[in-house]
Formats: sequence, structure tokens, C-alpha cells
Amino acid sequence: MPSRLRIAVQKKGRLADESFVMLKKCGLNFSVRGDGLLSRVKNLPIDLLLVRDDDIPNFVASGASDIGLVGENVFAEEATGAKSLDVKILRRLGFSRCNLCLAADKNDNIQNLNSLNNKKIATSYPGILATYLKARNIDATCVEMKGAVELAPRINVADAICDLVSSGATLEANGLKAFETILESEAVLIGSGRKLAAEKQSICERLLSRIDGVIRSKDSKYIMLNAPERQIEAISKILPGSDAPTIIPLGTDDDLVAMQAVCTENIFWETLEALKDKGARSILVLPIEKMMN
Ligand code: PRT
Ligand code: ZN
Repeated sequence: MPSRLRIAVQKKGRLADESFVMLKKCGLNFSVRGDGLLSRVKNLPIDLLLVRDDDIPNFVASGASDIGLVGENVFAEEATGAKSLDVKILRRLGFSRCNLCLAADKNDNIQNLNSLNNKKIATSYPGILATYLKARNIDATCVEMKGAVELAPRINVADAICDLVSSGATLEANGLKAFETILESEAVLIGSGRKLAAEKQSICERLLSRIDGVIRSKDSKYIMLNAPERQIEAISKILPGSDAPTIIPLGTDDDLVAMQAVCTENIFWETLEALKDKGARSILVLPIEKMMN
């Protein structure tokens, strides 16, 4: 039987939907329904292992899954520090961004790292927190909570908290204020230090190259414009994050050329105005759906 690459993905939750979208953009055709643990990708030798996010680093380390998609916060908690697993980050994926922060009651005098000495901190990330405090010589006690960490100060379980913050609404609703960011997190693709069998390795490399294409095409745009030939250099300098543009003579009497380029950064209205000032006309900015180098 041909071997199939197994990818561990969160089944349900904040990471799940964006993970599925990303894999679909890579051309994987699958559906996730009901209570199934495995979803078979129909058009490639890949299976999705649908699990809780906290289990993903362990599954990748043990070989139950070849690679996995997980928040960097979970990767750092489950795979680094004292728990050290043979798992590494293969790609940063740029979604599910959040910060792991220290926070306390906004009216409290705990508003910096040093004021945490001899205090209790509630968190679901005891590993990351302990490593961070130790490196800074702060002597505080971690109180591990599986959820509702933001309630800990109010019910006198702890003096401060260490929790994920996205919009900040949860902290605000609970009268808390963040005073230190411990980790800036985003979704990451992880793999183990083990060598994959040749067939799986080749599927994995194909997938990684597609993921690179999806990440790069996200902020990239294709720009087309007409401009006087003498302005080619000035206009090229304005195009954000592009290599040398393609120049096509238009054969008109007024020395007009068409310029086309891939810009790896977003193009704002200000850039279009600057291009127009240099003589560019008929400027078109198009989204890029796929890229491969
Ligand atoms: O069931 P399973 O174990 O798989 O899921 P889970 O409940 O452990 O995790 P889930 O689905 O809540 O989150 C999955 C991942 O999403 C996290 O590990 C992070 O990498 C990422 N993520 C991004 C977040 C947030 N943003 C986030 N805001 N995870 C949690 N939160 C929580 C936070 O804990 C706090 O309670 O949202 C609240 C704060 O949000 P704001 O917007 O009010 O600041
Ligand atoms: Zn979880």
C-alpha cells in the first residue's frame, strides 16, 4: 500500500477553520464531518488526523502524525522547556495571531515584572511562564488552570494571570490590564526531527512548497501600468517589494511602455498616487491566487 502523509489538525476551535482554509488553498480536497478522527484527502496521498490542539506536538513527536498544525503557544508549552520533544517549526503560517501576556487588576500595584515576586500567577501555560520567570529571576508561584484564567484574581485564586490575548476584550471585561508580553504567537506547521520515508518526504516537500506559495501570494499583488519610457527607473523605485518589472514597448509615437510586476507587499492608494505623479497611467492592481518559484 502506498504511504500517506498524516497531518494533525485541530478538530474544532479557533485554529480549526483557518487551518482547513489554508490546506484547501494548497489544493487538498477533503471534508470534515461528524466525529471521525481521520479525514482522507481525495486527490493526494494525505490524511488529516483531527484532534485537540494540545495533543498535536506529542502526536508529531511520537510518529502518530508526520506533521501538525498548531498555535506556537501550544508548541512552546508542550514541546519546549522541561517537556523538550524532538519537534521543530517547519513554517510560520501567519494566522491565529495572539499574545501570551501577563496581566493584573488595572487598579492593582502589580503592573510590572518585578512586582510579581512572591505573588501567585494563574495560567494554562505553566511551562512557558516558569521558563520566562526563571530567566528573569522572578520568584512567583504558578497556579495552573485549564480555563477561565481571567477570573482568578477576582476569586482570589491568584494575584495576576498569564493568558492569551487577542482583541483585549476579555481582559477589559474583567477589569484586567496586560503589562508584559511573554510570547507573540501565530499558527505554525511542526514536524519531528525524525527522517520521513522517501515517499512521505516527497509529499511533505510538495505540500511545503504549496504552503510557501499560499503565504507569499497572500500579500502579493500584480501591478500593470503604462508609462513614458524615460520614467521606467523612477517608477520601478516606487513599486513595493518587486523585482525588475517586465517592460513591453507599446509602439506608440509618444514612447509609452507597459510595465508589469509582482509586488510582494500590499499596494496602498498612496503608492498609486505616487506612480501617477511620475507619469504612470491606466494602473491596474490585481490579486494573485497562486505562486510557485
Ligand atoms: O479543544 P481544543 O483543546 O482543541 O481547543 P482549545 O480550547 O484549547 O483552544 P482554542 O480553540 O480556544 O484556541 C486554539 C488556538 O487559537 C490557541 O492555542 C491560540 O494559538 C489561538 N488563539 C488565537 C487563541 C486566541 N486567539 C484567543 N483569543 N486562543 C485563545 N484565545 C482566548 C484566550 O484564552 C482568552 O480567553 O480568547 C480570550 C481572549 O480573547 P480576546 O479577544 O478577548 O483578547
Ligand atoms: Zn486545547
